[in-house]
Amino acid sequence: MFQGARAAVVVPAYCEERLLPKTLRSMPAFVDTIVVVDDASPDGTLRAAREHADPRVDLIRHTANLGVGAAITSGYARALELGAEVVAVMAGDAQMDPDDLPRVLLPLVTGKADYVKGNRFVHAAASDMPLTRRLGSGALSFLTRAVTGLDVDDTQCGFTAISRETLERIDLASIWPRYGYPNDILGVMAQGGFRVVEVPVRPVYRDEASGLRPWHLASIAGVIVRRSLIGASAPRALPAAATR
Ligand SMILES: Nc1nc2c(ncn2[C@@H]2O[C@H](COP(=O)(O)OP(=O)(O)OP(=O)(O)O)[C@@H](O)[C@H]2O)c(=O)[nH]1
Ligand SMILES: [Mg+2]
Repeated sequence: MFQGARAAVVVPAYCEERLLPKTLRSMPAFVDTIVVVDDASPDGTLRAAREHADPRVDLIRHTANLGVGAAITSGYARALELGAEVVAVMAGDAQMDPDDLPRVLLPLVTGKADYVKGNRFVHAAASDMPLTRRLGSGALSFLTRAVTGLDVDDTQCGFTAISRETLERIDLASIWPRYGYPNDILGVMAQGGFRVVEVPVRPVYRDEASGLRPWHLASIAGVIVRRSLIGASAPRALPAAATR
């Protein structure tokens, strides 16, 4: 429990056989449930999740690769089923510092936010972020601010937390399934009038492999514009390829 709230962490994982065990080992004791979503990884990610002997782990496996956004929405749905009251996202590539988790969850339990975003740019270790990431994230944050009107600095940060009440009020199936999902969720937050709060989190860049490529800048820009055109509740078919 985190300050009296049942806490879940969703861990999207694709080809993370090496870093998933590290991610899971670092999970703070106050986390009640860890929903690992293996996004049809062809490597040993599933085995690594199964071998991690922690009764808090709940494992979902997509039978086809659906994308990081879809992995997170599958995890959100499961966390709701399991009774979570606050739900964080920490990627399976160990890029989120677990010491930051209380700070990310706090605005939810104090009733100050409906959705919390990590902000790597204002952390004391901000310069650890590679220049290309800072420039790309800066450009996408600028576009997201301009389109949504939200006052957010680091839209691409995947370290987030959301309340149960917020999850119950949004159309999870409409969230963009691949890169661009953070911007799409922010669009939904803006259109629904939800309160978004940013908190400093440490940027962690070591030896993980990113799936992001330069052309994703353009596709993510498209996702931002798409949401502004379709509105908050455009339906998309629920992923059919999830098993447990
Ligand atoms: N690339 C990729 N990652 C996925 C997918 N499904 C789930 N993930 C997980 O999503 C997380 C984020 O993916 P990354 O490609 O590292 O993207 P990122 O961390 O936002 O970007 P970087 O700052 O470049 O590391 C990782 O934990 C992946 O294992 C998928 O289909 N593709
Ligand atoms: Mg990464």
